[in-house]
Amino acid sequence: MASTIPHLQPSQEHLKNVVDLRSDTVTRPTPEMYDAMMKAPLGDDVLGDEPTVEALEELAAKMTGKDDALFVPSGTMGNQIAIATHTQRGDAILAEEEAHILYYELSGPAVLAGVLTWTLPSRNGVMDPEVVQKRIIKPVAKTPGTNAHTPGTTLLCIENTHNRAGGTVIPLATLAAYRRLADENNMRIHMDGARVFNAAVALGVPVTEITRHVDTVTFCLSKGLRSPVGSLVCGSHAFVDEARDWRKRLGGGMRQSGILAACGIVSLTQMVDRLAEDHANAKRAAHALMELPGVSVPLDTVQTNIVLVVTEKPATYWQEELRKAGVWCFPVASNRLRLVFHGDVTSEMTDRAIEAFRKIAG
Ligand code: TLP
Repeated sequence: MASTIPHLQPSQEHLKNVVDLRSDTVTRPTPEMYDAMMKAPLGDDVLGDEPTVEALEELAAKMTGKDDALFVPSGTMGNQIAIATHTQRGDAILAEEEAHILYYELSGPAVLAGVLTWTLPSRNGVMDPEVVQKRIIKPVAKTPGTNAHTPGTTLLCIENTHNRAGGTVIPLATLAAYRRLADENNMRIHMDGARVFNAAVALGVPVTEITRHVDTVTFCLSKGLRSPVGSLVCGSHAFVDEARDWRKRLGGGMRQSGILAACGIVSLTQMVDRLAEDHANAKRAAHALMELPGVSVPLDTVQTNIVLVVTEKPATYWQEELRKAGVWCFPVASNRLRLVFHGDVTSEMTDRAIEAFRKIAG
């Protein structure tokens, strides 16, 4: 399914000429999704009889190769539920230093799970397994008469694709190396796979080739897959049982959530393959911007739907000038803009964005 112009109400006429590259979270539901919402059989998910949520959870579990899945309102909640479910208070976890769970989730691991996070450097969002290995401390069972000192590392958190690194993909061999480390050290792996379907499309493999290396994965329906709301946390039956308690504790139990799950089913059945189109638009834009004075693009990071643009002038100058030209985006550092391509950005809109950059570059 090709990218389409966003569905806008008459009161939103002023947005008709906007190219919104702030995030793939901005996508509006497709006509198929509106249709699915109208037709979805509904129940009460907290009471355990929501047929459309059940169907979505089953499909998500199947597609990620896990026993079970839990529908949650957001990727943030999915990640925090997973961390809290996998750990005990006082455990240590490992995460890449610019991971979303640390950078954008308001200290959730410390506040909710009560864990210590060791942060590790990476190259383009991919931590070297040797660096990971050095920071693992095997949990020691406390025996009477001993003094405990160092918290054991019980969870490795990885992000695939990596948001702040520019939508980069973790190579399958690296995932296999993380798995070996986890198995040798009695440690679990949680993947923040908000955009794991982008990773699968970029690698040209089914998503199970990625998720088989991790114990649990959170993925988002509301990014490139174009649903209005929702994410899934997938893992073993025992994990999902406990995760459901955490969702309740955090106030994330929803009722006729089949309305949203119906869109999620459209996402998983109709929106995955078209991610390639977003990747193609991102690549085309990246190469065109490389030709312009005043900006550059780290091309090795352009692997999926995100383009980081390094600016000579402050990124906020570019953000403001682009906004005047109808192109919306966010800075992610003082000299770095992030452009995110998604289903509401057509190829023609990509051309318009490139043209706006060209005019401002002069
Ligand atoms: N990312 C958002 C912002 O929060 C930065 C965006 O615009 O990219 N994991 C990753 C890797 C994400 O990129 C995001 C959202 C989340 C988790 C959280 O998802 P939500 O927004 O559903 O809580």
